[in-house]
Amino acid sequence: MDNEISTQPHGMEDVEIQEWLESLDSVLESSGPEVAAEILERLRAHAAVNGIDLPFSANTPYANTIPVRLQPLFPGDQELERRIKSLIRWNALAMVVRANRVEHNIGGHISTYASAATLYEVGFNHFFRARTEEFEGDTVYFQGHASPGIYARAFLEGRLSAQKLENFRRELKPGGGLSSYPHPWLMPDFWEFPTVSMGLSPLMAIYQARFNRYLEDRGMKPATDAKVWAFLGDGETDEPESLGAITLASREKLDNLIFVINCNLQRLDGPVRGNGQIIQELESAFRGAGWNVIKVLWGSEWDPIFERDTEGLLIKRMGKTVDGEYQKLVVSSGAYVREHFFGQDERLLRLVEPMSDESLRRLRLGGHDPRKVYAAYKAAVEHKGSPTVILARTIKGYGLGEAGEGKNVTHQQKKLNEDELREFRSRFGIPLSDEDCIEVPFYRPPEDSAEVQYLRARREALGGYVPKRSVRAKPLVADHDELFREFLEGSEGREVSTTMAFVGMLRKMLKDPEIGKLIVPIVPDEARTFGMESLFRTAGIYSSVGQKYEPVDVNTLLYYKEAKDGQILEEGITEAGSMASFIAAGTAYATHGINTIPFFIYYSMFGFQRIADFIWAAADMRTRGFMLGGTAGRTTLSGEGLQHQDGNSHVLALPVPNNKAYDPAFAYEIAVIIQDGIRRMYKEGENIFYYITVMNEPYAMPSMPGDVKDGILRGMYRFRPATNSKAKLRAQLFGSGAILNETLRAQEILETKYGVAADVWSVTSYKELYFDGIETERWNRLHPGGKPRVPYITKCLADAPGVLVAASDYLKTLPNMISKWMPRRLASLGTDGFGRSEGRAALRDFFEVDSRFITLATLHELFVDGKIERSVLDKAIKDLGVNADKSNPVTS
Ligand SMILES: Cc1ncc(C[n+]2csc(CCOP(=O)(O)OP(=O)(O)O)c2C)c(N)n1
Ligand SMILES: [Mg+2]
Repeated sequence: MDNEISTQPHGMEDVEIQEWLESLDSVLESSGPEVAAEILERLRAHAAVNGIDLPFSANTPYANTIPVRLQPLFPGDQELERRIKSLIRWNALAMVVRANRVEHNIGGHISTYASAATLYEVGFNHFFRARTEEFEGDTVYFQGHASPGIYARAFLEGRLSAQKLENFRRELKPGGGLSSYPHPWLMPDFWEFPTVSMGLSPLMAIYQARFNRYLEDRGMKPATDAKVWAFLGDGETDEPESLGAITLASREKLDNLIFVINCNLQRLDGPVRGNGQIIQELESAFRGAGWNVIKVLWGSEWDPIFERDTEGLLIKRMGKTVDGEYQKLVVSSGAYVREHFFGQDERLLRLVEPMSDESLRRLRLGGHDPRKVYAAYKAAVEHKGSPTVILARTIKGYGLGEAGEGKNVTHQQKKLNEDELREFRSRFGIPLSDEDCIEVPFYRPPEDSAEVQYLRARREALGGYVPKRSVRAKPLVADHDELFREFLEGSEGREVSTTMAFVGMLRKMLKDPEIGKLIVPIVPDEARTFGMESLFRTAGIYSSVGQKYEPVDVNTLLYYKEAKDGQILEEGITEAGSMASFIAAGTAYATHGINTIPFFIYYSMFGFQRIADFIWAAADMRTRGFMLGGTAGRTTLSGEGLQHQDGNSHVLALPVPNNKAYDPAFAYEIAVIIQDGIRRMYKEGENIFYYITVMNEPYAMPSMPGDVKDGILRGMYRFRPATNSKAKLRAQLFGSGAILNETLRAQEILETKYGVAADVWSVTSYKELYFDGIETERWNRLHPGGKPRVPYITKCLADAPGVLVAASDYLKTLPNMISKWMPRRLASLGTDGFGRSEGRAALRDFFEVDSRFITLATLHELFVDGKIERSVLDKAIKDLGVNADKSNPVTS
């Protein structure tokens, strides 16, 4: 029943319907679409008042959104563009096939670009404007798996050599190769945005478009009509991040944003929605969210058939066909299409009666027709008031024929046999002989050929080549000593948390003549938690529409002030979105030539743990800036329990090579780290970014004990030496973050009660110490004849006597990973296990990281070394009130 095509309910006369349709046509003709829309809207309201229950649908029919009569003329040389596209298709395929002939299973994708070639080529020839001195340029997020096509175009443009193409996916070859996917870390002059972890780029593109507006609204760049284009796969839209922020884009009226979703109806394993219609599903999601949706489903060959279909039968049939069936139809013969698609109804069959089977087979889909794609892009760039999504129907593996066109295995296709290669060559008219083409050579027509000339001229008209990455911001010049000086002084006994200390620095940085404007505070609905509400009024919360209401707390000093030139990005509860803003702000030095300095502060447990893949992408993109993990520490954040208490993030930060991770204890340490970070990133241009944990436990901040800046930055320094360095019993205690205070208390207990003289070290960064250690080891291994280098930590401890004990609010693995460069055995205390809702003292007892356990660990080490009697240890356990049979925090 479902597939049955009937155009009207029982009993309704054809003529009645016809009259209504004709009236609408005549209104359209005489008064235009707006009046027609108004009439329909009034009819709908009238129907509702009269009890007619019209089902809600955000869908339009399964047809092109732009009718033929509104289709603009195609401005280019269609034949020449087709030839250029064919050459790119060939070279993209050649890259993958050749790479896999040389190195079996090196991988690469043919069918994604094969389906998207027209979508990209119309963009390259007519829309994507390059970044120039005068114009900021459009921003394009390329679908990661389409990169062979983007490389192949750069080859035709003369930007990439055949040698480079030869080394696709062979980056370590002499002379370098091409990275599998877009990676700015690996190809910093070419790629701007890493997109291949699917779902990241749509979200990043939305926040990029919003950040562009933020810069304009704050007067940091001129307002332009530059666009952000994001090319996505239809399968990719199943990633929650893909659609997760689409309402932000419409709410912010981001008409500078265009999504192009390549709807080939397939993903890796098979159809995206075999039993449904992904295009209609996406249309309703985007329309429901307030986007301008343009469907490009059918090519020009279909236009006359639609014209003959005065009863709307064809559109109805199309609307009822599931994607699994469509997938079958596009790879079937004309006779099959006639029988199975049109054959369902005599009237449908009549529509295609004049057409041969061959011309039925050749009916193109919209995403392969440059005229339809051009019309959609033009409408998208001209559209005002909301973002646009283009849903373009294509065939996965288009042109691969038997080698994979539309087949479920096509995503993985990397090899073609000789017949398949010849067929592809012939289909796209590549000037290679039967013998030559089986070698799959790269082919570039001569410099003076019409193809190369045309392609170059088009890019010249659009300002230059895309993609291209360059760093355009000038380095900062000031040293900011004055700015940070007061924080080296300490709090004179006043109890403050490191979070409060950081917010104080932020407040001061915001007023600095050089960097004040450049600071971008980013917070996901947690500003009050961090005591940042005082910045609401002074810096303002960015809102593209200002503040249309009188805030309920307007009479208070710290009222919630939204402003068009507000500086704070208050993102709401989205760490992923906030991270996307961090990335946009932290890469503006390249994208816009503006040194914006993001400070993204969030609940530390919801950072590395929740959005690690965005952080990885930020690293790849050479993002600069500071991430601040607030309310950090498994035992320092009391009360909040298992899901909130973070003892993990410093371990999770380890894999990100260019991320500097610090767990500071005192305000002056934070000041030193931030000041040096600004110097390294924004003066020296280093491609690093920072992760700093800040806590909410208040205590007196000491002043900086002498010149320990170098030690703070390198990862450790001696904070408080033992008073009696002549004592017989000696120890070295290592503390970090808020646990440093526990270490200091242990130092006192050890000295006064047990006669142990301990030095206390502040370990600001286990990661820095670890990287220094492995780098030193590596150098020594590779230079056996050279003077062996000594790890920093080994140097620090060269003359440090006694047993070694480390304690932090993070996993024990952190100190353990550097223990091999210590002169003696290390005892590590840490917070492995699930957190608990409790107060700090109870938590530190539970996790065995308080001063008593540090004392006990030290005495135990001395006992193992034969320096004290067992009886001392037994008594200490009792005196310290340690329950030796308590539950194990790691497993309970
Ligand atoms: C987060 C993530 N998960 C899985 C993959 C592996 N993967 C690469 S391509 C692909 C299928 C892509 O389908 P679609 O988005 O429809 O793109 P198409 O190639 O069809 O244009 C998958 C699952 C990935 N790259 N990223
Ligand atoms: Mg797909």
